[in-house]
Amino acid sequence: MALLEELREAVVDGQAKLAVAKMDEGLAEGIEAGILLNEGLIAAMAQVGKLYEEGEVFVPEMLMAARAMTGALNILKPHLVEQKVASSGKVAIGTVFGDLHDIGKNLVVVMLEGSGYEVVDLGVDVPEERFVQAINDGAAVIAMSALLTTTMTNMQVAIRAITEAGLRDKVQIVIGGAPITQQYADEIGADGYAKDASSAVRVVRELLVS
Ligand code: B1M
Repeated sequence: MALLEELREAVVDGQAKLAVAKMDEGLAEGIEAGILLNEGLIAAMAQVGKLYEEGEVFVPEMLMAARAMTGALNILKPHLVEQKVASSGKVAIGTVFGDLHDIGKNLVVVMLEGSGYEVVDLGVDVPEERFVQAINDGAAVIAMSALLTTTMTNMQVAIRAITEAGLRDKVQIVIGGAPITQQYADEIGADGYAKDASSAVRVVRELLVS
């Protein structure tokens, strides 16, 4: 579809205004939100990652692409909501210490809030003690995101800190992000793994009823 190609191109080229205009156009044409997200925005970021690996683009271009994606995502947000559920628990979410990637985490926030959960967004570069504090402040679920192989280990650091604070039994822990797998979640003793934002909602829902 030409419009999806144009949307991807606008994001890859870091043209925020054009990306927003293309997103508006896509919604006006009635293209499904999930298609605009997956085949437009997420596919564009995968392309940016590939170009970065190949040495075709550098960090400033990645940053501009991320800004363009965020602009277009803001327009898409209200269309992404799933069926609401009565909130049965507070979810605190953050990108782990040392990691500044927040687009995937923000998408998880949108989907959880859209599904009726109360979400406390701890932001990026979150040290383990802030996760501990969030549980003391009433979070029933801790959700952690990591995009770097060098920072994913900080998920384990956070789980250890939660255990040492005597809070492990009081909270469900779910993790996600590009380098994360179910195997890694099992290895570090997380309660759940979600491969994308929609499955994060399902996993949180399942953990809260279990
Ligand atoms: Co960075 N970066 N980056 N980057 N960046 C990656 C991750 C990389 C794979 C690029 C590459 O080499 N191909 C690579 C990591 C390599 C590795 O560790 N294996 C990389 C690198 C190396 C770096 C730097 C080290 C570069 C440098 O400085 N030399 C640096 C690190 C900075 C730091 O964090 N300390 C860096 C910086 C940046 C920018 C700041 C420029 C920018 C981020 C801007 C921002 O987030 N505001 C950036 C970007 C944009 C990327 C890529 C291109 C795109 C990431 C993204 O937003 N994807 C990325 C390449 C790629 O992913 N292919 C790359 C779209 C997003 C929707 O997907 O975040 O995977 P994702 O989220 C998914 C799922 O993973 C899941 O749901 C989402 C989909 O629905 N999910 C969760 C995510 N979090 C979850 C939490 C959950 C559940 C599911 O909780 C339960």
